[in-house]
Amino acid sequence: MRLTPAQLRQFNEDGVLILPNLFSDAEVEVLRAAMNRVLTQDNPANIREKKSEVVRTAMGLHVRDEVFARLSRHPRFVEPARQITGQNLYIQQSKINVKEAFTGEVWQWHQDFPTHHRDDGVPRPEALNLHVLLDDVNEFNGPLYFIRGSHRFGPAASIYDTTTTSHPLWVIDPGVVRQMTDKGDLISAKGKAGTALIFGECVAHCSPPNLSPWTRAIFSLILNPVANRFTNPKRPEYIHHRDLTPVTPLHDGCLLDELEPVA
Ligand SMILES: O=C(O)CCC(=O)C(=O)O
Repeated sequence: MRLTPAQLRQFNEDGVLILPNLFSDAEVEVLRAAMNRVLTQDNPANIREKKSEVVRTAMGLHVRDEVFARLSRHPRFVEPARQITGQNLYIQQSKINVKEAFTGEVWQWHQDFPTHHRDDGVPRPEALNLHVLLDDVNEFNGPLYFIRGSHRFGPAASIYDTTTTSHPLWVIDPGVVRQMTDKGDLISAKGKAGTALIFGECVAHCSPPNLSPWTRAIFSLILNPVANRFTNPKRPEYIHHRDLTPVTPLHDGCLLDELEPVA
């Protein structure tokens, strides 16, 4: 699947591209069944909310479940990512973030790059983050917010937050968030389950707590150019994978094929 010139233009202007209904209802059903499998596992890569036992982030998914192994090599993800970057890509991270109904907590304003750069030694902001919504996401159940065009600020001054998110994260100084929102409005990434997002390393994003009665889960895949690989492999492998094999796309119907064990 290739992005159209208009989609590429929008990605370059906004720093994020929303692709409504990229995955079908039948594919979402397969993904949700796999999500239910991994969320019930007792695994150190399942990180729980501080105030409850609910899993907030389940990581390392492409090596834990065949369905996520396929999703991480899906042509509707891998082909646009190769088109945008023009490079061979490895799977840096695959995860699900759950924002549980009533209790799901905040993700502070951040860019992905400061954490990848400072914590993993990724040299340049060239990776892409690809999301699929696994629930219908509305304005109430914790959609991601993006600051349109904020990627043009480049890597921003950040503060190390070790308390509010699933794992320590470099979050953007509030003064810089104000400067960014003086220049660009906010985008709320809402849509039906199956909607996808593609965004780059420097676009500012966050998500509010979920006080609604509707749980919000998203799958996130980070693909990074092999030539831009980590230089400081100190975080657990489920946070930044070390296998640099370039991802090659599977066939388009791969999620609906019968399941076989992960190779
Ligand atoms: O799940 C969320 O709300 C935040 C996700 C996020 O910030 C990310 O994937 O970088």
